[in-house]
Amino acid sequence: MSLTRRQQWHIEKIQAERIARANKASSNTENLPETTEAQIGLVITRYGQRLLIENSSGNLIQCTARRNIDPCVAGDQVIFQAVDNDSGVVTALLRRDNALERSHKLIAANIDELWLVVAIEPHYQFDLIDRYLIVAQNANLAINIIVNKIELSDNINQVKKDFAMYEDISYPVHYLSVKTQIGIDTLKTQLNDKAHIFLGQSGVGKSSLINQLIPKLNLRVNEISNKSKLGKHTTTATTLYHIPTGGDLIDSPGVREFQLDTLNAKEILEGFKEFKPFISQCKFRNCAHINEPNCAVKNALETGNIHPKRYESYLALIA
Ligand SMILES: Nc1nc2c(ncn2[C@@H]2O[C@H](COP(=O)(O)OP(=O)(O)OP(=O)(O)O)[C@@H](O)[C@H]2O)c(=O)[nH]1
Ligand SMILES: [Mg+2]
Ligand SMILES: [Zn+2]
Repeated sequence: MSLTRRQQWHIEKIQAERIARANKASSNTENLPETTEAQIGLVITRYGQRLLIENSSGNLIQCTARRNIDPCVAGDQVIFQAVDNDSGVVTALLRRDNALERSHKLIAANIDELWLVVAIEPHYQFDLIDRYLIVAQNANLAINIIVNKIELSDNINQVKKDFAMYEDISYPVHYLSVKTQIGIDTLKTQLNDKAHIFLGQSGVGKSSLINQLIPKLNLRVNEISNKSKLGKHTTTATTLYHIPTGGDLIDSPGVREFQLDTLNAKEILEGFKEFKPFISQCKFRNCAHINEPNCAVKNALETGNIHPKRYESYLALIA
């Protein structure tokens, strides 16, 4: 039986506390103030070199990190030592369950579910959706798609048709509107008791959604540009919030460079999860599924088992 993330976390917490006690015992702490005791903490956010850490009593402590430890991100479990009531030093990073990263840059860690948020404005683009899906698939996360601002669409049937190809490959798609409250109550029930991250282009309404789920947060949101219909990069740091009814929610900034990121062939293929059953049946083991003979992926395309838009997107990315 595999442990849930929470059970695993509990075990690691106990281990970390043991380590901390052992460290304390071995470092002749008699003369040190009580506050130097090592504690376990959760990374809430990082800005520059600073980390905001939450201790086990829910207090927030500003920390710097020892230089020899790997970069920590929202969702990480760490060991830290308080210097005084509200500052401290992170001395160790605990083992991660998973980490979300793009172009070798960490975004967040220890996530159960990823919610890719897209919108009617700025209008969703399939190539960008597929890029986000590649990043999420490579982190091996459960993925949901939210189509927000649906009240702005004058052809909801077309929107649903567009996203049917994602539903066909088992990504649940949720149609929402923060403005007219469509789907918000259902979303609330789906977010309990796990660690979730909202990812997506600037201006699609990630922070607006989080404000719905945790009303007293009052996160800053910003109108999208009237002219370009693009977001204004309002959220600047990936930050973890606790949902009052249980579970955590990470808000992340829409990253402009997502559109230009270079992805390697292996990562790209991983992102097209519906190709997987066919790949092993290609004639050539190193088949790139472009124009090789007896390519099972291309056969699947011809028999309608792979959606032409997704294959097109694969070709554009692999080029
Ligand atoms: N019409 C409409 N506007 C919405 C809806 N949800 C959010 N918005 C608006 O969209 C704009 C952008 O929302 P944000 O929540 O700041 O977007 P974000 O995804 O957090 O953007 P970044 O932080 O820049 O990544 C704001 O003006 C919101 O009020 C909706 O359902 N319908
Ligand atoms: Mg935001
Ligand atoms: Zn092939």
